[in-house]
Amino acid sequence: MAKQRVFSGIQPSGVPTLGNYLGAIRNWVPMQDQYDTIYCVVDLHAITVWQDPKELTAQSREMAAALLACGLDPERCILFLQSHVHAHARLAWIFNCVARLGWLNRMTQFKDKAGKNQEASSAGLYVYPNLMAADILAYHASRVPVGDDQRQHLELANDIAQKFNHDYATDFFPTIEPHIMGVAARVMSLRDGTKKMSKSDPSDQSRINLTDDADTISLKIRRAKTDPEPLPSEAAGLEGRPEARNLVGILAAITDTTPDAILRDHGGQGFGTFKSALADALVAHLSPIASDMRRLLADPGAVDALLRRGADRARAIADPIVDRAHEIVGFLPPR
Ligand code: AQP
Repeated sequence: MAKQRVFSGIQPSGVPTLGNYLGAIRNWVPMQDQYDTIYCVVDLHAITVWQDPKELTAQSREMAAALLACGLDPERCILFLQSHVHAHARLAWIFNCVARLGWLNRMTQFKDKAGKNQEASSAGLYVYPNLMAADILAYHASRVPVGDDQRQHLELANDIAQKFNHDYATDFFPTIEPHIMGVAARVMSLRDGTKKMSKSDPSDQSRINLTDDADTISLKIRRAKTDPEPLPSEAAGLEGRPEARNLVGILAAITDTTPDAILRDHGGQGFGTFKSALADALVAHLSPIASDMRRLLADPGAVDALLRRGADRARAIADPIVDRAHEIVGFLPPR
């Protein structure tokens, strides 16, 4: 039986964080053996908010290096840059015409990212979920591993697929299954346990970057916001304590265990001993990734060549699917 096809993407909008790693990248690695996997550095999405052109170029390469350093293997998956495969933008335009404004108005990520000044946001940020639907459906991918924050966008992608199928009386686009990840499905900011850890947060102290060295990781964890109470002895006691819950969740995820197991060891203690255990675990886990990234980035030409090869393979799948979508819509064939 053919393997199920998986698509997932990550924006080169900064250095990848621990949130990206635990919520997404780490889970992409074992999927390479179970599924037909397509992973994309989504630079078209990144420019929905301002990106300095030179930094965008560097960050795109750096993101590809991070994915490779975390264990993506271009022999076992397709890894490429979104802007190299035009099928994404072609299908996104059709989806802009299928999705309803009322659906987009409900997207909480737009509200979070646009903040108070929605009028000044780019139109691209508003239709971001339509492009995300196109990313997935251009490959007829049916499974999408993402962090919990992306659940709403996947539901919208299914609404778009269904409306397209209904309007054009076809069953061309499949239903997408969200594959929501792991213990720490949502890693929160180190400065505010109610806010998601993000690579574009203005405060570097709010996140652990995959490129941080051991001293930086230890310092950020030492300074991470907590509360004055000792740690509870079970996970239920973390209710109403977002910072404590976040740090316990991170240690559980990075050591492949559960918050209850962490609290069996650390319950009743203040944050001092716990934070040094957390910093040690993070350093042990992330240092090899940072050093592999440095090795890969020492030869940028090799990373670029690998991305181009990935784009050739991606095009071979997506172009015929999007050509067919054009036919279904009624566009006169160009040849
Ligand atoms: N804090 C998080 N916890 C768990 N998962 C997360 N992801 C992102 N942040 C967290 C997951 O990482 C994947 C790639 O995300 P993205 O780069 O495409 O966009 P994002 O979700 O907007 O990530 P950032 O880091 O917050 O980027 P910026 O700051 O540019 O907006 C997704 O699967 C996401 O769920």
